[in-house]
Amino acid sequence: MSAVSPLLSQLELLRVSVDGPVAHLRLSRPTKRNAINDQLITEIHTAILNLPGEARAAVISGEGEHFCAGLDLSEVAERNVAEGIVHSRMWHAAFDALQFCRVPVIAVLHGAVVGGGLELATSAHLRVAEPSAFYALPEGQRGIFVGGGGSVRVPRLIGVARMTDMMLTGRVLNAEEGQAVGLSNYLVGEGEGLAKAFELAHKVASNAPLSNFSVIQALPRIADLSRDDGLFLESLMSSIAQGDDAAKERVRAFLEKRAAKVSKS
Ligand code: 1HE
Repeated sequence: MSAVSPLLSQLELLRVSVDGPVAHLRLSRPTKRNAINDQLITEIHTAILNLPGEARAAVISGEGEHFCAGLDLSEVAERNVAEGIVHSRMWHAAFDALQFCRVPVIAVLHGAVVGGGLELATSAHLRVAEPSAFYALPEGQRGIFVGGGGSVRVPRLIGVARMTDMMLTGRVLNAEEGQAVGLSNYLVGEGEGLAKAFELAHKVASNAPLSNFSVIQALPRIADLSRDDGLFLESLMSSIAQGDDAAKERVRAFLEKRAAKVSKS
């Protein structure tokens, strides 16, 4: 475990550490179930923009019994319409920074993954869930609407119809249901989420940086383009990645039988 910069170590609601190539961000407001107030969203944004230079992947998790209870509702009543828009845009900026981060981010989900907590989770690139995880969008019941990018990111994972059901009826998905519909990529045993996320993070960190860059920067953008524009951008991205020294060395290593084959386990 190495020391992080003074900027990161002074954050109060987000604990940041780095172990080799993997940074670890921990939502650290367990008495409020890691509900995200203005301070916490700002700290998430700051940490993402200032990840330790050696980080090649990041893990985000929540302290206590829940990943994240979403928006801190105690702040909602204070805001008028104009302030609400600015607030939502602040979340968008933080979660866009996370989605289009320099490195892939893996979220570890347990307990409540609700409202803004689900918006945070769906901004990450991979999600590892424990059996205690449950997913909900209680905005419908609270008289509000998603404001942290949920209407853009959640339907891309589970479809508009499922999100409509969750918001209109308050439907709660359990961990198995979340895995079945694609909210999580991996479902592991209770208490095993962090270890799995770190195992995955180390694998991800060993990829060529430009490959990871193209996956997290180009893939979601291509999905938003027309077929023709997507194919054109793909051709550019693939030739840029292929032209990189790391790609040439990895392909040579395979041809010279120095690299692992693809295998089932
Ligand atoms: C909170 C929040 C919060 C807990 N804002 N204070 N999110 C929600 O509608 C979810 C609301 N929370 C819950 O349903 C439950 O708290 C949980 C299922 C997450 C956890 O239950 P539990 O029994 O473990 O904890 P608790 O006793 O309900 O909460 C412990 C404390 O955290 C308590 O405060 P205390 O001072 O009485 O100890 C709660 O008030 C507090 N707490 N969740 C504020 N969310 C950008 S738009 C996004 C829009 C949304 O995210 S809307 C969904 C908001």
